[in-house]
Amino acid sequence: MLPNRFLFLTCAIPVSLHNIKRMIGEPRQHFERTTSTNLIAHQWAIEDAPHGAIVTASEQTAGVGRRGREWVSTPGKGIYLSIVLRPQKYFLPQQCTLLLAVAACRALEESADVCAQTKWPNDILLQGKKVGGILCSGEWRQDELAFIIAGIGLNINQTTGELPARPIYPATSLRQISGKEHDVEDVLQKVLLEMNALEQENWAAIHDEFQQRCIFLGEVIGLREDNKKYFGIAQRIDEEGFLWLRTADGLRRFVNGEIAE
Ligand code: BT5
Repeated sequence: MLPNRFLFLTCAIPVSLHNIKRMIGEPRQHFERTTSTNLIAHQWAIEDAPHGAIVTASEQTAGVGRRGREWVSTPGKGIYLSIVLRPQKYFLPQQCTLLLAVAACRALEESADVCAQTKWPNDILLQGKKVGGILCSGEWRQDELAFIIAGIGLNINQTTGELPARPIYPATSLRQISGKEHDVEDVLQKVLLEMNALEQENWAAIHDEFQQRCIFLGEVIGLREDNKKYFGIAQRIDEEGFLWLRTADGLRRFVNGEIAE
C-alpha cells in the first residue's frame, strides 16, 4: 500500500518539489578544484543549504560513482554538479535520478544535434556510449527525508585519452559525438533550466519520458545485483523508479543494479 502522499506524484499536477518557490541553481558555490561536489553539498546541506542550492567544480580530485567507484573528472572539460533538494512531498532519491536524467538528456539535445538516451538506473548515453552518470542519495532523519543530494557528471569536451576505458557502454563526451567544442557553463545552465522546467511538469509525464529514452526496455537483459545475476525481459520502470524484470521465476523488482549484457 503506497502512502497517500504518493498521489502527489501520480496525478496531473506539477512535481513542484518545494512549497516555497525557489529556483534550482541558487545559491551556488563554485570551486576550481575540490574533492567531490556531492561531498561538499552534503556538508552544506547539513549546515543550512536551502532547497535548490548547487555546488559546482571545474575539477574533482575524488569524484565518486555508485559503490565508491571513481568518477573521472578531467579539469575544465566536464560538468560536475550537485544539487541540494529538500522535497516537501513524497519523493525518493531514485525518482530524483530519473528527473535529473531527463533534464540532462534535454540539455544535451539543446546543445547539439544529438539524441540522448537513459540507461536505468543512472546513466546518460549518446550513441550507446556513457556520456554521464548520476548519483543521488537521501539523508533520512527517523522516517523523514531531510534532503537529497543529486549529483551529476557530464562529459563535455574530453578527448578519448581523457576518459576511462570501459568494456561495455564505453565512455564518450558531447564533443566526441558532435565533433565540436562546447561551452561547459552553457550546458550546465541548460541542465538547471530544464530542472526548473521539470518542476512544473507532472511526474507521470517525466517518468514516461525517462522510459521512452531508456535503451533496453522490452529486451532480454542480464542484471547484476549484490553478486547475483538475473536474466529476464526488462518490462518497465515504475513510478517509484524501480525496474521490473520478468525472470523464469516470475516478476522481480529492482531499485539498483548493473546491466551486465
Ligand atoms: C555513476 O556511477 O555513473 C555516477 C557518477 C556521478 C558523478 C557525479 S560528478 C558530480 C558529483 N560529485 C561526485 O563525486 N559524484 C557526482 P557508476 O554508475 O557507479 O559509474 C561509475 C563507472 O563509470 C566507473 O567505474 C567507470 O567505469 C565509469 N566512469 C568513471 N568516470 C567516467 C566518466 N567521466 N565518463 C564515463 N564513465 C566514467
